[in-house]
Amino acid sequence: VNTKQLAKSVASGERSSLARAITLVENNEEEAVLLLDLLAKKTGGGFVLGVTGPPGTGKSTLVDRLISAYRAKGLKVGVVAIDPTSPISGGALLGDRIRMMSHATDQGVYIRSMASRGWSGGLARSTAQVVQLMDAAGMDVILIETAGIGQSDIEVVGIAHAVMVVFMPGMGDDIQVLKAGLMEIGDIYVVNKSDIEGADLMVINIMSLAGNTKSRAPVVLKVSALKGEGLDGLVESIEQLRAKFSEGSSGLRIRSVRGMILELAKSNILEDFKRTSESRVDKLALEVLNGKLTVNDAARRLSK
Ligand SMILES: Nc1nc2c(ncn2[C@@H]2O[C@H](COP(=O)(O)OP(=O)(O)O)[C@@H](O)[C@H]2O)c(=O)[nH]1
Ligand SMILES: [Mg+2]
Repeated sequence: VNTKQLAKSVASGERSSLARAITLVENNEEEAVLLLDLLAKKTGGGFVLGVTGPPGTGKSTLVDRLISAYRAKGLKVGVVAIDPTSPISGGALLGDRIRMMSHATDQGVYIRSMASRGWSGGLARSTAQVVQLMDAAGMDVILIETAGIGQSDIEVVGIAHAVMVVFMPGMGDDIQVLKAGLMEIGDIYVVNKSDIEGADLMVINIMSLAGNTKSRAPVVLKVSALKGEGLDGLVESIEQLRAKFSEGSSGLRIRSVRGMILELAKSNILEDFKRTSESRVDKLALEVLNGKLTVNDAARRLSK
């Protein structure tokens, strides 16, 4: 199949072609860039929501609930689930799969897991490209669930139109630590697991940390994904953001496009750097050892 044909069948929503295209992107094949350029005019219709927050707070469970809610509205849903795959926590992938299994045979749902291992620039890049593919394939809502493990989460949700941050009761101290990143990026803060103690305190905590920043007025909600409580309110809040997006709000659209440009550019720069630095670094190291250069000099030369 040539790239033009592949682009055509992706745009017609053919699942096997979408799967093939995503694999091209993940492997960072040159063909992927060509494919995405061919599909560029087909994108811009899907609303992209980033779902982030520490591991175990119930992101996957909530995503599963959101899939159901959007399917009930007759919309097509794409999910990019970034798994904290490592030799140690390799089980996470299976967990997410099982949690979203109820949608596995639904033709209106497309779920793709991506490994988070590897350098973070590459992860945000490939996520941005997979999102573009899902968008071109006609997904109305695209959910990105991050691994919840660090800076790469912030980069990944930077490519979304809007961001939902998920916490759970009893994270008082953690939230202080997380403040720098997570408390600035959310449009919606969810305290999940309201069926366990401490949810109200957590809501107050978040309000004081997220509410006071700049001119933002994020929504803070209490839900139980497990018991299905508070989900209507959550969907309503997301729908308000999606309505803004559909009306053509340039703010939301610029945020996503800006994030995508930044992540693609960063990825390109790093790839170029990796290609050219390998051959030069040995020579520079020798010069440092011979006292001809300092480490700083050498680094400056290598980064030019
Ligand atoms: N009690 C309670 N447990 C929940 C709720 N939502 C999710 N969980 C459980 O929390 C655990 C982690 O959920 P998961 O969705 O995998 O979290 P993630 O790591 O953020 O994706 C699982 O055992 C879920 O069944 C909830 O509303 N209440
Ligand atoms: Mg998860």
